[in-house]
Amino acid sequence: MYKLYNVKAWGSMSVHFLLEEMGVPYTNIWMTPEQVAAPEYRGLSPLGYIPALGLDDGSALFESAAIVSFLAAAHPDKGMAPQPGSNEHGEFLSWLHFMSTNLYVAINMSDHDNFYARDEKEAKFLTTKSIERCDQLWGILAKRLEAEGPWLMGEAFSALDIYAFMLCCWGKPTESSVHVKFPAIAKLVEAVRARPKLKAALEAHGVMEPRS
Ligand SMILES: N[C@@H](CCC(=O)N[C@@H](CS)C(=O)NCC(=O)O)C(=O)O
Repeated sequence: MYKLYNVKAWGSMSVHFLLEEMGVPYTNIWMTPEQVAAPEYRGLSPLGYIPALGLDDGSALFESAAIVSFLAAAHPDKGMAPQPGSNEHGEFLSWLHFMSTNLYVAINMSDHDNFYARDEKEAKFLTTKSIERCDQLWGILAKRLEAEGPWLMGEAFSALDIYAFMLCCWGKPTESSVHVKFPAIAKLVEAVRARPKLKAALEAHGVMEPRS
């Protein structure tokens, strides 16, 4: 059975919600930030990042986008991604990586304990740049939704929508501000929040309502 290394409202939300949506059995391991920072956890996730997904053979996967692609491909009957090898799957991967390598990074840039800022002044500058960059990226996603929606893969709900939802929960400066600027994103996020299979997991992470 999969083992999900999970922290409330952290990057494991994408994997947690995906597992719940698919109805695949897994063991949920709630971690404290101290456990995440401990050297033992680096044996599972080299940078000590959440999420990690333990597999039956004792190995572990890391990087949220890789775990999401893996799970969607490992359970094709759940329909959370197009068929691997198809052009649509290529499109799915492009958008998943667009979010994980750009939007996730831009959001992390303004974390309060920012790795790149040496003092308050630099942290403030990075926060401004982070919001600017996030707005640009949300704008691109919103445009796609307006043209191809209701979901990021068109008519089919997929793991992309769950991933975008997770990122929007961390919206800069708040989730609600992203909704106001990008109504197409607000609509997507509202539809993900309304999915019955996600109710318990949304409550567990405390993200039932947008943060304002
Ligand atoms: N590229 C990684 C980023 C993961 C990440 O930034 N995780 C944060 C929580 S949202 C984390 O574990 N932070 C702990 C730390 O920075 O030490 C992924 O997509 O999985």
